Amino acid sequence: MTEPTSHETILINPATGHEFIRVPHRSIDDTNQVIAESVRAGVSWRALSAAERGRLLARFARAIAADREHLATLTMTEAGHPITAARAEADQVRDVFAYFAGAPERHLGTQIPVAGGTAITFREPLGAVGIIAPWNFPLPIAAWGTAPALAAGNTVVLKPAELTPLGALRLEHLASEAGLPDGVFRVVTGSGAVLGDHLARHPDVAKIIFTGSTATGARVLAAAAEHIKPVTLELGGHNASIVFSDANLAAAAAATPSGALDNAGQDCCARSRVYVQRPVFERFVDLLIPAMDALRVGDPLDPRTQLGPLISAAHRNRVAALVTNDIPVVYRGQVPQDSGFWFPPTVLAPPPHHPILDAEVFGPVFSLLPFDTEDEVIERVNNTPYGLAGSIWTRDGARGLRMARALHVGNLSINSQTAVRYQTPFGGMKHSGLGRELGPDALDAVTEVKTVFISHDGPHPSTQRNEEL
Ligand code: TXE
Repeated sequence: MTEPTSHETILINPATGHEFIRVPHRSIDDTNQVIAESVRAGVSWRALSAAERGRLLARFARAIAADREHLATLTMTEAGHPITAARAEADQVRDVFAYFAGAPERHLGTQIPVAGGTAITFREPLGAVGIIAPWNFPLPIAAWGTAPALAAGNTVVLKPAELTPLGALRLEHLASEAGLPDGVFRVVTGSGAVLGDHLARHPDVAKIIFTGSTATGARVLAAAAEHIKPVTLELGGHNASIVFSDANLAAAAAATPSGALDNAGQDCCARSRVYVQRPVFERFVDLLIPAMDALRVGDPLDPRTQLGPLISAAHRNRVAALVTNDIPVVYRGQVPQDSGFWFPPTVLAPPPHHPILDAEVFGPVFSLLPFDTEDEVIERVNNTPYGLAGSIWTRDGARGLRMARALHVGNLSINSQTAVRYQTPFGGMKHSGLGRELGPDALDAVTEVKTVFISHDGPHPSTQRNEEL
């Protein structure tokens, strides 16, 4: 294996540790050209009727559905996801495009009663939207930004993560096959520090939608500030699941492994801190261990596999460094002993204030933490810079809502560990992000409001001027 140049990324299958392809990086000049084409394509894309834009996006959704197996195989190979999970991700991409295909005809402005006439508002596209995507869910997260942006009449330049460009390139191909006009949806492959930064600073990129780490998100925000560019940031999380004594413990314990460990824990919504009320702590652990034992870890090609490898050797080392020897281990599973980037599913019982409780681990690791009172757990869960997702397990409906209102978190589930639905807004509070993706809010984030006042005045003067500010 020869050393990579700075103009390419060597892709390594995370399950085997073997190189399988090299992907060239786009140059800055190339990228400028793509941005210029994207801006030009926007003129006719936004001029299409809403119905026609919707029809084209619906065709794109059908092309994605027809390509499901290919897309899933790319995700499995470049990101190491088990094939069943990778298929579900391809299905989610299809659903997101199908949902937003209905949006162009339904994204309505308003009419506001004012003196002397009528005020109406239009939601107008911003222009060429830059999307910077991460490697953890390469296709779904690219779709969350792309589908609403295109539906609203914007064009898109997508920069996938260095380690996972293949799915994005395949989407670009499918868009063209589905009949999206040239330049409407483009992909540029390359390094974040070079091309991602370039998109964030470029005067002709009208908006950035970024998903990744909080540190990089802050850099993107600063770069975008140069041109007062709006930014949506979906950043890290360090989420909690809170299990009260009155919860359905069997259901909570059964859901805990997938809530914390899906995608090998490389999920900004992973519930990596599990707080269990003290009277049921031991009972919860007894129920959890068999659920952990039942996890199927290993070959991503096996449709029964639930847990695959981590994305890279470097990331595995980062996770391993956080799991320090001083933390009591409640559970440690088995992983294949081969050259892939495996890390065993691990349950820890760290003392309060241990550093692992401050970091986004992003690996198949979670912590069990006993608590006593509602107020105490609210304080402990909120005591992190993050605020993305979380779960509350209780049979007391009032407590569930009281807790949900008290937690500084963007997405909560009561008696469930799921967070993301394409119909509902998704995003974080505090250092977990800025703005929302998915659901109706996603369209507002890729448009701006124009207000038009239409005077009712005929040839006679009106009272209108008196009401002006
Ligand atoms: O993220 P980066 P990394 C968290 C998770 C993980 C950590 C580091 O904790 O361990 O971040 O992952 C592009 N200007 N999450 O280093 O650097 C980069 O090319 C513009 C949480 O992979 O944030 C990639 O496309 N763009 C998470 C994207 O940013 C830049 C998902 C994300 O990379 C850039 C992933 C720059 N200066 C990691 N530098 C989530 N929120 O789900 C890099 N990029």
